[in-house]
Amino acid sequence: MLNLDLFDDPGRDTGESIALADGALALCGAATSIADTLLAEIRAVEQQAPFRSMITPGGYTMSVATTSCGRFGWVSDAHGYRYSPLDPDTGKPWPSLPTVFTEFATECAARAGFHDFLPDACLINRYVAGSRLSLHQDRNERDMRAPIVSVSLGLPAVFLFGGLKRNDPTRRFRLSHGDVVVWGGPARLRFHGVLALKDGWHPATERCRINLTFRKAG
Ligand code: MD3
Ligand code: FE
Repeated sequence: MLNLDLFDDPGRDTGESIALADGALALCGAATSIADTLLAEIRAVEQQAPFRSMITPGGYTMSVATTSCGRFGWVSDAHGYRYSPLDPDTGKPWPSLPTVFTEFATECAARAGFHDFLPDACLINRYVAGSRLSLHQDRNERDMRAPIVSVSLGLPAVFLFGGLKRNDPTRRFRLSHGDVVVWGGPARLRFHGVLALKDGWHPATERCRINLTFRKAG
């Protein structure tokens, strides 16, 4: 995790935690040692619920490919963004949340002061060169008191972190392999996005970046 505004960032080392803002805590490299286990589980999930490019309510095809696991999965179509217990592509329930996912997310949330976080959804985003996520808020979850735990795997990305209003100024952070960020409290409804991924190669994911977000959706 590198704050691109600061050259000398003490939080870039594994094991450091840095407050990005009130309610947003970065746990640098917290997922590095568990990354291969998480990636093996992602491969199992995608056998049952393949990555696909969802259509936005505005009619655009997302450049990020998504899938989900857990009681609820994130879906987007002409009718809007929402959570659904069924995968619209297969008509079946999403694959269940692997135990290691739940335990890791709960542990990270607790390290940030959110005790008893129990996710019921994990959105899995896959980026290739050029994939981006425009500035948005995550507001489809029922209980905004629950944080979101994000895990970055593979190629690094530049994350844009804004305010509570779309036009508030943004800061940029680099999210690297193994970085975990817990977003809650006053940070929970802040606008955020991801700049277009640069081409590259990472030993864990080859030419892509994968981001997991653990949520309490229902
Ligand atoms: C700040 N994903 O899936 S993770 C998303 O890297 C999403 O794929 C990005 O934004 C990605 O919705 C960013 C970091 C993140 C996730 C949720 C947040 C930051 C957040 C919710 C509120 C505030
Ligand atoms: Fe988001």
